[in-house]
Amino acid sequence: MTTFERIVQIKESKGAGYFVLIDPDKWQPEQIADLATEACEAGADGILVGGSLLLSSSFDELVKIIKKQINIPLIIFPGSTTQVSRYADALFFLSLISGRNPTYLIGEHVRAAPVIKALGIEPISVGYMLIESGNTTSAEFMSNTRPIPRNKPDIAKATALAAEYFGMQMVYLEAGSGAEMSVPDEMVTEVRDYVSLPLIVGGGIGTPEDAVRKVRAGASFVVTGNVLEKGGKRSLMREFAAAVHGE
Ligand code: 1GP
Repeated sequence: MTTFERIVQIKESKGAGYFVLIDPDKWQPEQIADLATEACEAGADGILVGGSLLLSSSFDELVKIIKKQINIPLIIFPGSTTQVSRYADALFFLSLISGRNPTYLIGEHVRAAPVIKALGIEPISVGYMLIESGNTTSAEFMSNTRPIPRNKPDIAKATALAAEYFGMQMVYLEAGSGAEMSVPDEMVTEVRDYVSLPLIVGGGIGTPEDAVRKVRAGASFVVTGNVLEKGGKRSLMREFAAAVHGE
């Protein structure tokens, strides 16, 4: 079974899945193994690893460490072509389809594709859409693109449909890490009703109640990263997992 099939099965059996994002720049290397173990024990359905900047120089080693700790899918969520590792189960092959910067639409992908093939990593094709969320986010700044205005669900719907017609496997509605405001629930619902791809929703989801709202709105997968950096992470991950799974 591919990792994509595994995560689709999680959505089908649990209603929705919960992913914990580990940004190697936000944690000390010695904390990362514990965090991955805790996420697994808390009921997370997958670990995403990656970040917009990646100042950490030992990405491959960190992915290897995380992989040893967990039995749930480990998926690279790359900010650039430097974030590739043979130890991951899969990699979100993200095209930043909300923007008009060719580097993040196709440029980085041409560089990365042969490396991904040579390392034997499973690519999961994802239409990545930045949604306006208050302040400028790292993803927006680093990609030099403008997000989709939060009051323009029609643009989000049309963009997600284009992803479906391109044959992409998933759509990621992204407010940006640490966003002031998460993706509007109404936008999630409108996109869910318009396309048939599984929807990942992340950025600025600060409480389990927020996560429940995203699932009710139509998210297939909810991602949290930033909120776990503020302490109490084990119990918080448990609450998020329970909330996403409708327990
Ligand atoms: C960012 O969607 C993820 O790429 C998670 O965002 O760090 O705000 O939870 P947060």
